[in-house]
Amino acid sequence: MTLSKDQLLQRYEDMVLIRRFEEEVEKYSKKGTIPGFIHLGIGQEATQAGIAASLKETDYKFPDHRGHGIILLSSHPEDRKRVMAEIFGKRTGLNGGRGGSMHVNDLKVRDMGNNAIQGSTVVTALGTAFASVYNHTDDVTAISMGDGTLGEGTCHESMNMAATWKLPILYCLINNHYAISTRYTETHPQSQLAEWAQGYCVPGEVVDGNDIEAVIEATGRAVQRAREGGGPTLLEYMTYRWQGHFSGDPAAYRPAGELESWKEKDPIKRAREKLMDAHGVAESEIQAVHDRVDAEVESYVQFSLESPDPDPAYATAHVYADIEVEGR
Ligand SMILES: Cc1ncc(C[n+]2csc(CCOP(=O)(O)OP(=O)(O)O)c2C)c(N)n1
Ligand SMILES: [Mg+2]
Repeated sequence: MTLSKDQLLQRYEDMVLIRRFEEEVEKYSKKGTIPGFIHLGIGQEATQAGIAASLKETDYKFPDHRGHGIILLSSHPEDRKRVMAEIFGKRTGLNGGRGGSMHVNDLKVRDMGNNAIQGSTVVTALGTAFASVYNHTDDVTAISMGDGTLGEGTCHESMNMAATWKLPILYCLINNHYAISTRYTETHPQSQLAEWAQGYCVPGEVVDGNDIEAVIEATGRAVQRAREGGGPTLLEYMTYRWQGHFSGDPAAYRPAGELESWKEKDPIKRAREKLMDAHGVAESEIQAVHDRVDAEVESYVQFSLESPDPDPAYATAHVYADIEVEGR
């Protein structure tokens, strides 16, 4: 599949937005301004931008702990600064600063939230997917998950049920080669994890996760299949995280040269080359994208820095459903 020049330029901007967003998150995490653990998806932008671009607003999204990019692109443009503010733990954040990096949700766009418990959203997603069938809508449910997460028992049980009931689910398996410090080949007998799909009689596909066009093509096919009642698909996007598991992990477990070889396959660089070589996009047009994104992300950071901390008086809000709350 080949995207038009304008489509590819838009996806390019999405990927640059994710990267600049995460670079700022990393900066303020290292400064200590952002509290808690931060997991960055730098290097994996084509998977996140491609998945987000393949879904509509009423599709259910379950991003994972490395899923800032999907959360950001799924939110309404005017809410994007609030994604940043949430990560900063501020009162103006999408969830009033209660969630932080690992617990952001935005139910109005059916971003059901990421979660620190690996494999848990795979179970919850059965419910949203079943709701689509029950309510006769064509909304699909997309879960992003890692290569390590696939080994959770919940994945077996859930995929078995989803396949048997032909639920409209996309298992978006982002294979970045590592689960913390363990390479996926040390914990799985298959050389490609998409082979798991055979056990559940559903399609499984290996995708070049650093090629935005390949991601959109494969994900779009799986979305269409799910919308038409064809059931789940397991998509294995091959990619690599440039940072360690969390911001601050030196990632000493990686063999020498591995990171450098993946940087050669940088999804942003590849899209830029395609834009310039195949579509004749000028350097100045590319620069304009970067300038626009820089200004945008800077405005999110300023908003977050200037926002107030949560009010301790509201610490128990959301414990009971009938309490009037802020931050929604
Ligand atoms: C049930 C559970 N077990 C263990 C952990 C600790 N943990 C957090 S992330 C992670 C590795 C996840 O690896 P993968 O699924 O490949 O995702 P990636 O971090 O590479 O994006 C582990 C073991 C957890 N959060 N939840
Ligand atoms: Mg992984």
